[in-house]
Amino acid sequence: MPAISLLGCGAMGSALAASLLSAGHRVTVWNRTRARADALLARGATVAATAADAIGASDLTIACLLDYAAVHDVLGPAAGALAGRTLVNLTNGTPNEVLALAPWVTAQGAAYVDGAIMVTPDMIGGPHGAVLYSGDRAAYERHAPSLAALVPGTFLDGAVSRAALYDLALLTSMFGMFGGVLQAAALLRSDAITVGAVGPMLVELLHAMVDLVPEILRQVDTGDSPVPTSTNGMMAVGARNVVTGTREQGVVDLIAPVAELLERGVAAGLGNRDLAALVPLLARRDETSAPS
Ligand code: FVH
Repeated sequence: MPAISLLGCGAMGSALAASLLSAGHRVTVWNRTRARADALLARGATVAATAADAIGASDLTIACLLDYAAVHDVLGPAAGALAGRTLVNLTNGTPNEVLALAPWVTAQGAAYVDGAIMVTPDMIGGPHGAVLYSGDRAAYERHAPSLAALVPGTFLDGAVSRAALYDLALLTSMFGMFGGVLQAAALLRSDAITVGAVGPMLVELLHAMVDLVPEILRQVDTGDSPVPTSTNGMMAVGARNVVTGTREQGVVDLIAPVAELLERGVAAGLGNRDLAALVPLLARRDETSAPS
């Protein structure tokens, strides 16, 4: 099995390294705080003294660090070790951060593959979830059999920043849901209600709403806008009631931007249309005009 190096032994980096060890790879790890690599040492990993030593130990290095500032901090002094190797960067970041890092890595003579991990550390090594990859397809394919030890991989053609953009979009939907759940819990707690008791109702509602998502996305793609039973006009009033009622309960409101979007939609003549018709109003470029 090929040797693989890993930069970053945080919760996710450690899970990635453990999974690679279980699959039979020789794994070299490096972490800024050396003690955090001890558990991996006990499982058979080699702990490198420097990031450059770790990169030099394998053709493939995986970086899984907190953010892109950390990636630059770690790779900067190790730049000389990158030539002729592949860097797979699984650190969460923005598309622009990827677009800045990728040419720097390739200028050091390395192949660059970006990646977005769509699971939690406990799911690494399992059959569910995905890591999304973009960038150098040939390098990805060369190392795909090794990367398969993490979770199933999907390569996205297009810009090197494609995986980061998908990550951004998917995390947006996740944070939207969690933000709503937290506000719901705070609202219930404002009247000392045990929130666990309401959990089944909340989950049932979310499940029902999730089933609507494919149709919303289809309408976004096609521009179809059938007159729905739940119109933007009706939802604008409901969302405003959520904002007002939340504040009246002494709870911080997170929904106001959604209420404002619905109200903008109504003002733009989309009151009798469905949610998908609001997506153009979110664009910050010239295509902000609403469909007629
Ligand atoms: N954990 C999760 O559920 C998510 C799942 C989806 C993907 N994310 C992303 O994975 C990246 C790493 O996340 P993590 O969970 O491993 O994060 P931490 O446990 O906080 O470990 C952070 C590691 O980064 C190192 N680090 C931070 N700053 C620096 C720096 N300036 N120089 C060198 N290393 C740095 C830190 O080192 P240390 O604090 O132990 O010395 C850890 O190795 C992340 O992008 C998630 O968004 C995880």
